[in-house]
Amino acid sequence: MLGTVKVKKIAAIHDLSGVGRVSLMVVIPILSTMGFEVCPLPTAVLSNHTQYPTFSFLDLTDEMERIISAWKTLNAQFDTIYSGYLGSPRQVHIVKDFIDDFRQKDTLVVVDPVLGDNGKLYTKMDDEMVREMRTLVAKADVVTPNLTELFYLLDKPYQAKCTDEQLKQYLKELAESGPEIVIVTGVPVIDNPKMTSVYAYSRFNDQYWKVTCSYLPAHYPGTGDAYTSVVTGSLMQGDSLPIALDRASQFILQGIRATFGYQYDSRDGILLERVLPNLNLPMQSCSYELI
Ligand code: PXL
Repeated sequence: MLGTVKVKKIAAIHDLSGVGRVSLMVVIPILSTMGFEVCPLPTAVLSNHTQYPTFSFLDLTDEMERIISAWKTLNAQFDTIYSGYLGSPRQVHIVKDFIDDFRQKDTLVVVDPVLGDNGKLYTKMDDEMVREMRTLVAKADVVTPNLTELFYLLDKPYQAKCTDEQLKQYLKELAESGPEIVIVTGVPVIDNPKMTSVYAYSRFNDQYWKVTCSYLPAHYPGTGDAYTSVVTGSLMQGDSLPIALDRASQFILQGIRATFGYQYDSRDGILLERVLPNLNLPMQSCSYELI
């Protein structure tokens, strides 16, 4: 109606790490640039992310309960609920209750099951967190594990080299635990170290997608957070799943390319500030495949 305004709102349940461009410091700028109101429900405040050798960590579990109860009093409503790094099993329970209490008919629930990378769990993550994360994944519409997290969630040994057929089976297996869409990032391309792929499965129409793009040999923390944020924003803008996958892959590659040529501490993450404006440019080409 004329004179009314609707900016879609996202409840973003992630930590705030001061240094290192991960979690809320990636989620907020990306989704704000894409035109959404981001409402942070912070899980913890850290001096920096946990891939640096030391960090301070203020757990906000009790405060999360107070924030949620204040939001209930306000009758706050969200178009999307998006969770990422969680600091403890109790926080997983809080997020599950939050989903139960705030989900409406059209709410999009995105869970990025942040647990580990390169075949290993992050510092502070353990088997109990993996077990709890499985129960949160079951409640989501969209989940975005990397390859390491996929294997932890499925309770299978990590396998860096997978065929398309194996991956399709693993994606379906995770989707059968609850989520409508499973997206697995950071899958190496067999016999081509210069490429990396993202695979996705949509249970709704039983379709599998693959997007392959260049891989540069560097590891930047926070790229998983950036990937899921772009996918979330793209789906909220009304894009199809393969377009959302493609936009996110291209954005991450642009970020890595903007960073890679410098002498630079890769733990500081990609130079996000340089590429944020690209999020509002039209897509020039796509590379997704139906597999
Ligand atoms: O990007 C994932 C992430 C988020 N939050 C914290 C982390 C990490 C990865 O290391 O340490 C605190």
